[in-house]
Order: sequence, then structure tokens, then C-alpha cells
Amino acid sequence: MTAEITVPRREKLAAALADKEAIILFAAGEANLEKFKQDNNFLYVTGLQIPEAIYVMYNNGPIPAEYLFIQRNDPAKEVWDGRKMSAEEAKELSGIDHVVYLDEFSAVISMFCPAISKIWANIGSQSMDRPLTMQLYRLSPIRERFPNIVIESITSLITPLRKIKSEWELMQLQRAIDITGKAVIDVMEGSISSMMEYELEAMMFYRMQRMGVKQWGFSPIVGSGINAATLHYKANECRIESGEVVLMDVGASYMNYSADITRCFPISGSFSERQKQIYSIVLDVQKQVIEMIKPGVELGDLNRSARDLLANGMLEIGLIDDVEDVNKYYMHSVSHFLGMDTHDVGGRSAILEAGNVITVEPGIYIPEEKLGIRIEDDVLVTSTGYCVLSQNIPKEIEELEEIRKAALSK
Ligand SMILES: [Mn+2]
Repeated sequence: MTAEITVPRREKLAAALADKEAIILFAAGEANLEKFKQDNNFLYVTGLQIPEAIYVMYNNGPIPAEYLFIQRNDPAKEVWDGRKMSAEEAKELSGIDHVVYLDEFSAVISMFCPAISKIWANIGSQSMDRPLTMQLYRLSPIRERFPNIVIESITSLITPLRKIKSEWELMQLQRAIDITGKAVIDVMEGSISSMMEYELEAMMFYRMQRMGVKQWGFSPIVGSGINAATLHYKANECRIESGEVVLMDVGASYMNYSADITRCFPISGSFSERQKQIYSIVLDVQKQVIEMIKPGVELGDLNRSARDLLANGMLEIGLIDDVEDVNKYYMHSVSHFLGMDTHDVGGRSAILEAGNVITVEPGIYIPEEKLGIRIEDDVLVTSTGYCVLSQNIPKEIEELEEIRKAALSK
């Protein structure tokens, strides 16, 4: 992510900033024996994959002042952690003019604070029964000495930007989705009953990592049989029995953009009649909900339609006797925004605009039959309707059975 991409984003943020307001964004902390995962708001605004850094924008004049505070390189530590990004490199990559070191943060911010009315910061989600987030902790000297400064989450300021994807962002998302799709097909072609769920997870990640993916977008769900009816099953530790349907809710993160795909397939080659019946209802509902997508439609409308359509399907086959009982077998939302975060900014009641990317993921879960079906695609809202970004990943019953039968005949 270069300055070409992030400078226009910061110009839009600056335009949204009122006089005497500031933005402070904290990078993620240094990773300790784990993979570094940058804070997505910091990354969106600076493009920099460095830990501990702080970005400041202060609006006091015709052009807002921008500062980036970075870690100082310590030659003695280079052999352990490698060389830190230099101020020159950070300036070149981000297009931010004033790049200084973190030990100057307090002095610089002290100059601004007397005139600031509000600070927008990536303070994270706050809960009274949890310790302060690292961001709020680092803001506490300001909160103590300048109690009149309002500190507010950056979310409402940055969401209008982040929820409209640029061409470049769509390219990254498409790549994440395509890699995820290839890996899903690998699993469909390479798995047999008696394998463990985690073997399928490993098969997927092998393919993904060979294609340049460093991390999952979210913890992958590979559940067979009754585990597919546990919505956030993450253990992936059971043996897959013949006759079961395997549900995979998975997504690669590519350049910090996350795919989110769910596919189900029959481990023994073909679906049973009952599995087919349930699968067909879910697939049919999913297609109808996707058909509704266009600018102006509310996410809530998609939710209500999905729920009504699923209820009708369940009524028709006698799974429920009353539409009100739909919650017994379908209990989540049908859609969420997708982007740098798997559950991206945008909210649950937004009105769709061109450039939004959302998921469509109806499901039916019947634990007493050891069956869970969810089908999830990633969909771009276009000016006239929609484009299914994951359309190349098979989901028709015939396609799935064909892939499985070919795989099992080898
Ligand atoms: Mn999802």
C-alpha cells in the first residue's frame, strides 16, 4: 500500500475534520512470538505495516498538520528483530511529511492539546468490565490534563470512507476471494471420510500460503455433521464420518483484506435426499436475497427477506408449523460488510451504496439431524445492482457432487 493509495484517503479524512479537531491513530503493538497484525484503521490511513507507531492529524489552519511517530532503530536489537523502518522510508511509503520518533510524541502533542476540542482515535471497543484498551491507556495523560477534550472513536468518521471500496481495494478483496476459492476446491477434491476436520483446515492453508497468504481473515470453521450446526465452531477437531455434510466457513486475508466464504459438501460423494432438500432451500433463499441487492436497499430488508423466505421453505417441508419458529433453525443475520475486517465497518442497518461489499449467508441448522447448511458469497454492490465476487466457487448440488465423485473415484 503506497502513498498513492493512502494520500487521497487522508485528504478525505481531513475534509471531514472540523476546525480544532485532531485524529490520533495507534498502530498495533509489537508482536511477541506471533505474527504481526496491523490495526486496520492505522493501516487504512498510513499504509504502514510497522508496530507501535502513532499517526496524528491536527486541523488548525488551511492545511491540517500531519505527524507520524515511529520507533527508533536500535542497532543492538537488529540481530533479534531486524532493522526498523527509517523515517525516510516511512515518509516515502506513506507520503507523510513530518516523521519523527516516538519519544517526541508527548512534546509535540502537548503543543497541540491546549487548542484541541476533540480527538478522534482508534480507541477500540470499550467495556466497563474490561481493562482500558492500549489506545485509551496511551491517551490517558491527555485525558487527565485536558479533560475538556472530547475523545471519540474514529469509527463514525472513517466508516463512510472504508465502506466504499476503491478499485485497488476490490482487487485485493478479489484476490483474497479467489485464493480462498481455490483452497476450498482443493479440500473438496482432497478429503475423504475418516479424516479429521483439522486436516481439511491444513489442506486449505497449505494452498493459501503457497499463494502468498500469510494469515486467515478469521479463525476458520471446518465442521462436519453436528459440528456444522454450531455457528462459531472453531475447534475443528472431530473425525468426519461417512454420510456427513462438511461445512467450511473460511477466508484468506490478502493485503489485510479478508474473504468470507461458506461452502458445504457431502463427504461421501452425494447428498442424501434430506440433505439435498435442506441444501436446496438455503441455496434458493441465498439466490433470491442476492437478487435484491442494489443501491438504496437496507441491510435490514435483506435480513427480513432471508428470514421470511427461510421460514416459508421450512413450513413447506414441515420442519416448522409456524413461521415464528424459524428462529429455531436460523438464528443469525444474513449479511455483514466485508473488507479489512471480516465483519467490516458499516453497521447492521446501513442503506446499501455502490462500492459496498457485503456477504450473503443464509443457513439452516438442525442439530437433532446432525446437519448444518450455510452458503455464503461475497457480493459487490454496483450502481445498477450487484456483482458476486465469489461466483467461481461452486455451490450447485450437481457441481459439488461431481467434484466429490471425481475425487473419490481416484
Ligand atoms: Mn460471514
